[in-house]
Amino acid sequence: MRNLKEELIAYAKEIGLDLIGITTTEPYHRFLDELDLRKKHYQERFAYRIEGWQNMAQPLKVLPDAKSVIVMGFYYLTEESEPAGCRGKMGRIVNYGHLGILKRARLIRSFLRKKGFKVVIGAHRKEAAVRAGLGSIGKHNLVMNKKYGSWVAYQSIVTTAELEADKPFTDDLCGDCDLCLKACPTSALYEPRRLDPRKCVAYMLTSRDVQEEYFPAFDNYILGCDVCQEACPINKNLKPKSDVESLLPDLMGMYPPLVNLLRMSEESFQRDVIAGITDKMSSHRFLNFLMKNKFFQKILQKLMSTIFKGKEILPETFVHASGNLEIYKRNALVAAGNLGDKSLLNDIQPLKSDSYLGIYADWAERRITNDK
Ligand code: B12
Ligand code: SF4
Ligand code: SF4
Repeated sequence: MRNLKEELIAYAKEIGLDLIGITTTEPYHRFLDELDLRKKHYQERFAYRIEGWQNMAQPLKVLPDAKSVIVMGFYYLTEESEPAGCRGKMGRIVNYGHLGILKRARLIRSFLRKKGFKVVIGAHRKEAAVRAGLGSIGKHNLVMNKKYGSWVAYQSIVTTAELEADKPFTDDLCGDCDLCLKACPTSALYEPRRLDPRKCVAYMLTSRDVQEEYFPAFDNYILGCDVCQEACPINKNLKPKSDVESLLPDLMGMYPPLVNLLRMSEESFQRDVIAGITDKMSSHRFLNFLMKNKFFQKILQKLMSTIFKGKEILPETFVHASGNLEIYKRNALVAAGNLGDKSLLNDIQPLKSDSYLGIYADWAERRITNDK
């Protein structure tokens, strides 16, 4: 007869999880020390999440009678390559990773709950993955698995189920290589395994105010940045996955035509983008109904930063995406400037009078027409 761990591993395979490992409920000391050391990097926008992260890094604070932590990984590299034309691009995890891992973490939760165990999703992930034997932290600051590189989205759950812990991963997969540090366009990776989030393109793309000096580093990214991962030799020549469900609606997809974004109305954004993402990320009908309301989106963002103090009650993409058409358009303008395609000028000019987008439209126009 199979024991619980064997049953769990078999079920994980059945539902399409690529990795699963178990660790203990010990706090993640390395993480807590790093967070302490680099608090100033997180004060500006993530201040409200620091307390949540500290709790998540202490599994017994998440669930006091927990016995184990289960870490799951979903490999999300797909075949898709960038089509020609004036398009933006998304970090791969945005479209394929977040949804793939979240759905399966919920299935694992139901599997354990049916057996009478308590389960909480949303604990710390990277160091958990290392301790559960799934990989090591590469110099690009992401977990690197021997078979799937860093193209893996992780989720971890804390549970009262007693499961035998796996051996931590101890190899260093990077050796003398430093290609990711060299490739990072903003030097956000200022030391191996140390990232200043304020300089990370993935962070700036969701921030309202960004300094002009960083615009060229955005390239044509709209959400996320994969530059450090694409530079990594371990991430190359991996077999891509087929049949991965995408999160982003067809209108946007992995490579949205920039004109679509520049012309998008608030009504279309809420109807065709947010509503689609909401339905896929959350299975609660009532919450979905509320999330499609702009007023509720604002309240939720406030609640996240006050009462919930950054606890991951909702996946981050879901929250980032809500109500931010202006940010998408800003990123599309910067991408347009970086691509330098004159055919976009007619769609850029009307945005020059917008109180927020005006300076970005002006920048894009100057870049395209070479008017310094
Ligand atoms: C907030 C966040 C961000 C922020 C801030 C990033 C950050 N590193 O803090 C921003 C928006 C910038 C971001 C960007 C990205 N993110 Co992010 N992010 C998160 C989130 C929600 C929390 C991370 C966190 O706790 N940060 C706090 C600080 C203190 O932690 P840290 O920098 O990770 O610090 C670690 C290292 O310093 C490390 N460390 C470990 N060993 C050693 C050894 C030495 C010697 C040293 C010095 C340090 C060190 O200690 C810390 C703990 O492990 C996690 C999900 C989660 N809940 O865990 C996803 C997560 C880390 N992100 C993820 C991804 C994929 C990305 C992006 C690639 C997305 C994209 N395409 O744009 C980029 C990559 C940037 C990069 N190179 O790291 C994945 C990583 C998967 C993986 N294979 O590792 C996660 C786990 C989400 C997921 N669903 O899987 N992210
Ligand atoms: S995601 Fe982009 S900006 Fe951030 S560390 Fe990697 S290469 Fe640098
Ligand atoms: S690029 Fe090189 S240094 Fe960076 S994570 Fe990959 S193997 Fe490690």
